[in-house]
Amino acid sequence: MTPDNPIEQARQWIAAATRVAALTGAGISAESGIPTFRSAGGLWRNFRAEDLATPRAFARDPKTVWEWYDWRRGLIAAAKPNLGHYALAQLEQRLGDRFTLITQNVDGLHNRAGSQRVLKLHGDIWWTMCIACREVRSDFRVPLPELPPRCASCGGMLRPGVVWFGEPLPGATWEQAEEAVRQCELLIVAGTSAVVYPAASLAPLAQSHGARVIEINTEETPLSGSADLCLRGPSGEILPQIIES
Ligand code: BJW
Ligand code: ZN
Repeated sequence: MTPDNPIEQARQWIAAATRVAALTGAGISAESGIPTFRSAGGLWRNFRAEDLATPRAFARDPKTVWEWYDWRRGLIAAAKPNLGHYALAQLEQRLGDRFTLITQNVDGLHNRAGSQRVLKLHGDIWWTMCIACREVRSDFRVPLPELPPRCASCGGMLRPGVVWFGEPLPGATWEQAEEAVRQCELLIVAGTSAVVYPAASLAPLAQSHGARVIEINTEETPLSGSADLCLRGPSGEILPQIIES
């Protein structure tokens, strides 16, 4: 059943909840000009994310994979957080540690909007990891001077500090995300196609522990049928409406 005023309904659920969690995906950064993965504009040189975001693609052709990341790093560096990111930062300010922000995004825009605690399930595009000595560093240079970049400590090849298909998510981060979702009374899921696991399992996990789920998306997703409330539209417009006091 669709309530008469879904925005008001969402506002009431947020006001009533002791613990709130939010899961975001690429759609939340679309209004900042960053292409999503599974939209027409998300393609890079006719590659799909599934072609490039894999250890096998990197092993076969690290330069091409790095060129994709270098291109995306340039777009992200030039982008600014949008009202959706800012609204979630405001919710954290209001609820403190009763709010948990979980993101699949690697763009760092939640941090730049002021969110302090962000559980990054798929890593961070500004991190590099040496495939030889495993050292992880931040590197904000755009463009990178050499592709693939090399480790300053051992000279080994660096890879982006992100999670590719077939790789495990960072264990502690995933455990904190699961715990937050088990504890919350309300989970807001914004801008994700809800097809990539295990992130996509968080909404059913929340519901199995009695929480309500609000989906915010411009399109229908596999989650839409089971969400308690679906708000159709851009997250940069909807999140401020349901969060601003
Ligand atoms: C708007 C909007 C606006 C637009 N406002 N909305 C169970 C079942 C089936 C498969 C699996 C399973 N468990 C695991 C798998 C395999 C695999 C998987 O899920 N495959 C599926 C695709 C079938 N998962 C994995 O491999 C994961 N690892 C794993 O499970 O490890 C197990 C293991 C354990 C122990 C040892 C070894 C292994 C890892 C997944 C890693 C995903 N990585 C990527 C790349 C990250 C780095 C990078 O950025 O380059 O993560 S792929 C890509 O997809 C990226 C994203 O975070 C992720 C999700 O995409 P997202 O955010 O949902 O974006 P889109 O583009 O799909 O959707 C955007 C949405 O926004 C759309 O709905 C639009 O409508 C909407 N939108 N504008 C609101 N303005
Ligand atoms: Zn090294």
